[in-house]
Amino acid sequence: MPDATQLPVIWGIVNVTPDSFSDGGRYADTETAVAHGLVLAADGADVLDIGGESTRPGATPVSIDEEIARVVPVIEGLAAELPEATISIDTRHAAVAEAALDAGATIVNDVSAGSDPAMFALAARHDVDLVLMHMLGQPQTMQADPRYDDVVAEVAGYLQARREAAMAAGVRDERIWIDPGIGFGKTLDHNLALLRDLEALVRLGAPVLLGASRKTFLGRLTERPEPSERLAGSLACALRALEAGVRAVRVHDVRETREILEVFTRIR
Ligand code: HH2
Repeated sequence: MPDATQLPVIWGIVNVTPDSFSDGGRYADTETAVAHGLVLAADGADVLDIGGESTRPGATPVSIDEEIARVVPVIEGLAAELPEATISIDTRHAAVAEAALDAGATIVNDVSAGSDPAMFALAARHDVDLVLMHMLGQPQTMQADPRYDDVVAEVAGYLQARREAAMAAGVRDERIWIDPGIGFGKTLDHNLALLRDLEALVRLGAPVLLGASRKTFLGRLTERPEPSERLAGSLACALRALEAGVRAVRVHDVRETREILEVFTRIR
């Protein structure tokens, strides 16, 4: 049984995906993202996770230069306003991660678990925390027809193999987090199976991060096509994470997540 008094670490999501590529748009997007990060920190986020590339199916790919131009000013802005904040960079690209670490980030959140051959060496050199997430295939096509014989065993086996590869590249084991990648090449049933048996991942021994907040499968279960209306489903996943001994949850609704976890923890 996990320690029922220990609250999972709460990661607040800060997406930097501009509507406009003009200078005016860029400045406004940076300001908006920094302001959003400040709200999440005030709401009780332990980590601010900054991402400049959408990994949704069908999202327009962005260049590495564009991704850097999106995230670096936001990280610099947040690091200046909140010197104590812990900032994570959500990227698949080592060049973006390096620019983000130079700007003040101290965690690399890689949804491709080291697909860029330079990523593990970078994390080792900087001795930062590294999140390895499972994804089946590529973002563009991952939801086409995902298949597994045993989704829990396959995701666990993959994450263990990537963890060993990261260690072989010099990342210290205590720096490595694992994440089942809810929604990344998974059907509704695959997502439910992974959530039902989160303990199988916890047993691997690395701290587990769970990102289920507002995801499509919750919209299907609750008939909520609009992501911002998926709060209740998202909170159910946060409680399940707490129950299973998951060490961190990546969420949009930081205040509500903190409150439900605090109340549930006090009851237990
Ligand atoms: N999910 C998304 C992005 N990054 N990182 C981790 N470690 N785990 C996740 O589950 C995860 C992640 C989903 O990204 P997107 O679909 O762009 O939406 P949002 O960033 O608003 O959650």
